Amino acid sequence: MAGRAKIALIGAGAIGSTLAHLTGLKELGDVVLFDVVPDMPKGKALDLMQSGSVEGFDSHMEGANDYSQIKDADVVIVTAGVPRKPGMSRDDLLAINAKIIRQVADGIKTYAPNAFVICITNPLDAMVQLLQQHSGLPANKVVGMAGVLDSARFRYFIAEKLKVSVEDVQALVMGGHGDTMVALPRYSTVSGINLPDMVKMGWLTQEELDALVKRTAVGGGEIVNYLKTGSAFYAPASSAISMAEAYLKDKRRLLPCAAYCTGEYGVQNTYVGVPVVIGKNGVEKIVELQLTAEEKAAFAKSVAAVKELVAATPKQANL
Ligand code: A3D
Repeated sequence: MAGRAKIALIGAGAIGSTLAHLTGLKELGDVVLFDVVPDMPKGKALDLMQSGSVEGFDSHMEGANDYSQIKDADVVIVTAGVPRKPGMSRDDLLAINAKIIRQVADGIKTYAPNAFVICITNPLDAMVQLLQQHSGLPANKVVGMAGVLDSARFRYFIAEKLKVSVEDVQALVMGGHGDTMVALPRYSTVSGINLPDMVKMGWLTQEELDALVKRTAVGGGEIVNYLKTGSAFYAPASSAISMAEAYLKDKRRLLPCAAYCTGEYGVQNTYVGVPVVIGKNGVEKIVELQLTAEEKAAFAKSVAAVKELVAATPKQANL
């Protein structure tokens, strides 16, 4: 990549605009904000650039309604889609967002085939799989954002419960981005002390720890219930930006992401949340943990839920 990085954001809604703002604040590169709504991304891009006058960043922000404007993007982050509305089934949402993701995949394939692509659109595990397959981009360059967010939620709940800084809390959540996600207390620590040890030390009870794990699995729903319309956007945007930054700066960060497994954890040819190393080649390694029998069973249940979603994704002929 010569000069500034070009970051294309497909979908200029709540998460898309927050991604653009964070990209400017962190000076990660120039932004193309794409949406199907006419002119709206242009208005957001102008507003964002004017915030740069105050914040002191000079990222160029451009609104787009034409895919040609994402040409040669280094990173593409996809939030295009519609949220579930009352009366709409999960299958209805799958059908609508699958159609959108196919259009997005065509746009990326045509104009930014060398990009590192991060999918956020729900249902996440099925949409990232479709995005990779339909675009034909290499699987190491297409990932789903969910694990960083789910782990961030778990980290926050742990910090709040133990009354310690979230800065010292690490946590790991694997599996699909749904109720079956697997939060792993054995791999979650406060400055190196794992949560089972914190229980032994009397900082919290096993029941309290179990409650934090459960709250994490429904963490998105808790926010939706308060917001009434729309879903979380600040933490999802921060999470995706950490993945984009790991790629652009070749940081080799170890982050949980929806990655394409080809035998790891016994999962064949399916995207699911696993710890990965992200560097200049995208997903450089899938990290295989030594899970206990109980953790393996929970992960297998989550993988089964993901496979069900993938199977329910309408094939092109049905659209
Ligand atoms: P929202 O504010 O509705 O923005 C979505 C944008 O997509 C809107 O501006 C639409 O106009 C645009 N759009 C619709 N169709 C197309 C298309 N064909 N091409 C380009 N743009 C299009 O939603 P949001 O930003 O709050 O959320 C975006 C997605 O992220 C949704 O699917 C959410 O469910 C999902 N989400 C995922 C997570 C994860 O952790 C995986 C967390 C939060 C939200």
